[in-house]
Amino acid sequence: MPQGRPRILVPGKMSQRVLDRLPETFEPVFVAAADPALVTPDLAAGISGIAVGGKLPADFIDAFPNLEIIANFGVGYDGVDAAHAAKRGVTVTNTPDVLTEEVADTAIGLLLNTVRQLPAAEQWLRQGHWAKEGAFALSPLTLRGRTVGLYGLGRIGLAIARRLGSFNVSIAYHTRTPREGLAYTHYPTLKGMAEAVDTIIVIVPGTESTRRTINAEILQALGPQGVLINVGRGTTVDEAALADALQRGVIAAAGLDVFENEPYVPDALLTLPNASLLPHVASASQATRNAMADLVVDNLIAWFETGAALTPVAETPFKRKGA
Ligand code: NAP
Ligand code: 8YV
Repeated sequence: MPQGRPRILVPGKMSQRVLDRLPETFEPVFVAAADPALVTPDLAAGISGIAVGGKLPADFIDAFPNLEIIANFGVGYDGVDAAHAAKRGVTVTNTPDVLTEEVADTAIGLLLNTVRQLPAAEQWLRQGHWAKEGAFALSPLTLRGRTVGLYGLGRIGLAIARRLGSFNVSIAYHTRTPREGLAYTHYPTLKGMAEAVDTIIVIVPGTESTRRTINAEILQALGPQGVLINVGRGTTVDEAALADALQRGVIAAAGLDVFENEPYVPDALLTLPNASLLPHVASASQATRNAMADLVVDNLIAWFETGAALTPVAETPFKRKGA
């Protein structure tokens, strides 16, 4: 550890566990948001690290001349301009692996909720309809006989596929590069996969290459029995096209944990009975969020103590100067 405690800036909201742990090793500094207008030159010069849970644009990164590392709370780091950080020689870290199994569990739960309408069935019971009016309506859809296509087969996609293996469904996937040694059918195009399956689970990062790739054409290819599940990022789905497809029966149902403009969800989706909606909770158990928080802080400690972060993102494979 260098002389003096490194000053770590926390812009906006952050996990309480990160806030509790930071002062054990660092001098935390807070600003209300990642807005360069809130940063005085004095404050800027002293900051060597940032711990962030929301957006971190290029102009905010540029406000800190001595910045070395940005520790992102989350495996998805679409909120951080990592390409710009790389140009500046600033390391970016994320929180892979520690949330993989939790997110895969949630994806399966959301799939079952969507296909079998379990949240609506629970409301039927709680609102007294079961006792007064009788059984909840039979679900028009079933998981039986389905072919599930994973859009993304990385850490989380593979954990979802492994769970699906015990559900007796057929499994396919679309990624840019096929994975070696797996029995699942690989489709080199998203359209090709959408034509071949009746269920798509989205678990790709929110990047320019995935932006609004689930569009009207893909939903049409998925077809009238089609089910779309999104546990990746909201930006991957054209939400207007999805709402239209759900309204007109172009596909049968959708389950969404993520949205383009969180926490705001378009009315067109909110009012649809064939959409099962969650408020971005796929990793949101106390245990998993604690593990993510620990990895945020441990990345900062490793950087300043050893000169190498634990989980740097691919764009920034840097070592600390002098390490
Ligand atoms: P990962 O291990 O990096 O896997 C990403 C997968 O997406 C890879 O299979 C990759 O394959 C594929 N991919 C990337 N760009 C693609 C493209 N343009 N076309 C087709 N496939 C593409 O990441 P992970 O740990 O599984 O996490 C995935 C994402 O899930 C995160 O980035 C995050 O956005 C999201 N997530 C959401 C929640 C939540 O709370 N809902 C929680 C955790 C994660 P190729 O590179 O071969 O294409
Ligand atoms: C978190 C996530 O909900 O890790 C991710 O990419 O989307 C989730 O685990 C989010 O990062 C917390 O803000």
